[in-house]
Amino acid sequence: MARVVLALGSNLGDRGVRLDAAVSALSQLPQTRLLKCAKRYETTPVDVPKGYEDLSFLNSAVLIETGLPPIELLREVNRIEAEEGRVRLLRNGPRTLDIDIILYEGVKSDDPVLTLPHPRAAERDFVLLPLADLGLTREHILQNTFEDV
Ligand code: PH2
Ligand code: MG
Ligand code: MG
Repeated sequence: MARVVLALGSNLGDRGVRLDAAVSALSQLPQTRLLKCAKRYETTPVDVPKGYEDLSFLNSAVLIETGLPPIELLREVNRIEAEEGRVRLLRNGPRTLDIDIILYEGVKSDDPVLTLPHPRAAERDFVLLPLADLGLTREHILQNTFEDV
């Protein structure tokens, strides 16, 4: 079993309902247990395509424990996003649900399909804010550690 931190975001449709669905679906994955859930934060869009600056985000994060290997967890995450209506048209375009794997205990990966720790998470306040509720800081991401969590 490994602990994993996932960031959640939505800026399209009924955002709170999508985040609820994400937490529920993640906690029902095989070999998986929800350990902690962060509060929700209204955040300003960062690095979104021109014309979409007014669609503010609801962001959160969860800490889970799972026996699923990283790539299997990614497959499940992509399935959950798709089931919640995610359509990929534009890079960083509006999305009903985005689930990003930020940190996977004991794993470092340079694979572009799944880079771990998440390469941009430590610079993003909309990720760090909910992560603080889980007891994690940017140092945990930069040093790829769960020390004292
Ligand atoms: N996600 C992005 C790009 N920009 N901005 C906010 N506030 N919240 C996000 O979740 C977010 C973003 C790409 O995934
Ligand atoms: Mg993202
Ligand atoms: Mg994503």
